[in-house]
Amino acid sequence: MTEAAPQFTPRVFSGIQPSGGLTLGNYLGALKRFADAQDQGMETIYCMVDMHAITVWQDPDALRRQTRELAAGFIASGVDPEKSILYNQSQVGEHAQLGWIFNCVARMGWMQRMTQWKDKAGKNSQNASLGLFAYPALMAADILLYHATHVPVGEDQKQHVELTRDIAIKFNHDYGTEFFPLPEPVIEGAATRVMSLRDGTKKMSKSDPSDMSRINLTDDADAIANKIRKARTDPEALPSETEGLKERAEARNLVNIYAALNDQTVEQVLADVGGKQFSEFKPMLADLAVAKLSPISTEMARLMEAPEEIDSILTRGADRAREIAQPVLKRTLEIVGMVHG
Ligand code: AQP
Repeated sequence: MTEAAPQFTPRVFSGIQPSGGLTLGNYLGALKRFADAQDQGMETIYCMVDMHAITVWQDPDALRRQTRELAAGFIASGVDPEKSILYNQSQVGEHAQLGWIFNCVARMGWMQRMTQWKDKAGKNSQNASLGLFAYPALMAADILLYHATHVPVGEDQKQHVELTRDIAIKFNHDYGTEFFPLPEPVIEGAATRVMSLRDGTKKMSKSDPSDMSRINLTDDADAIANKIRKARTDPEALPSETEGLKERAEARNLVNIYAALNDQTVEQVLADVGGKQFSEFKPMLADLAVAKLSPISTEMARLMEAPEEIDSILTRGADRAREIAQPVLKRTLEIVGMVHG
């Protein structure tokens, strides 16, 4: 018998791995939008997904530092721990429990098709961790544990949110229920896929071996200006219309970054800068990036001086998260047929 469709309260969930320093890609694709989502009348839950981070090797001391630094990055970017639930994943054991159930729902073939698995495991897949392969099932658990309906992510995570929907559909179908909602990826803004400053066809990533490929949220003004000055471009002037950026990945990337940092559309930016050479545009972009990012790095450094304050914010966030997660997990276990007191 099919359970009556529950009404799902709109709720936002998203996460970031503490697997290294934060980049401009994480800021524009995720953090900035997480902060904006707090004022849209929905409950917002943000998680530092440390259990995902260890799917590739993490030095324990580095993981601890990166988790606190990531928490500082969230707060410095405008995520308010009073308005949002902010915590690290491993403090809420329900993620792992629901993740196991979803390991038994997801199919091997689904996982094998994941672009991130293919990219990260590459030709060395026999040596990759089992966790890296199962990562999307745990991510589905992260989202569905809160019955989240909206998942703000960058373009690169779209496939994983779609897989979350597939897992919810299969679970609901297999158990004759409508217990889990089908969450929507929310991918919007001018910079949903910030590209490497050295190669406009590659995503800007915290694990890229070249530090010049990315802007880190901890970079100082000189480093930001230097990286933008050296960013790869082409010899043409900037166009006045978006059509003119079509075959120009590097130029498009820098214009997208400018637009996203300045809360403008690409059309608005091109209306102002069309016809300018990069020698003129790059210093404009560097000034804008420094103006927007310096207050964030200063605040992150200040917060990092009080790690115990960060830890207590995360513990409190985990307590609040558990209040939502526990009844969802309990009901899931009942649906699956597990005996519980
Ligand atoms: N270049 C990007 N442009 C837009 N959004 C991005 N995100 C990451 N890179 C970009 C978004 O940031 C959120 C958190 O990502 P993550 O750190 O958990 O994992 P990731 O996507 O694998 O990020 P990285 O920087 O590429 O990390 P590594 O190098 O460890 O794999 C997500 O919403 C993501 O879309």
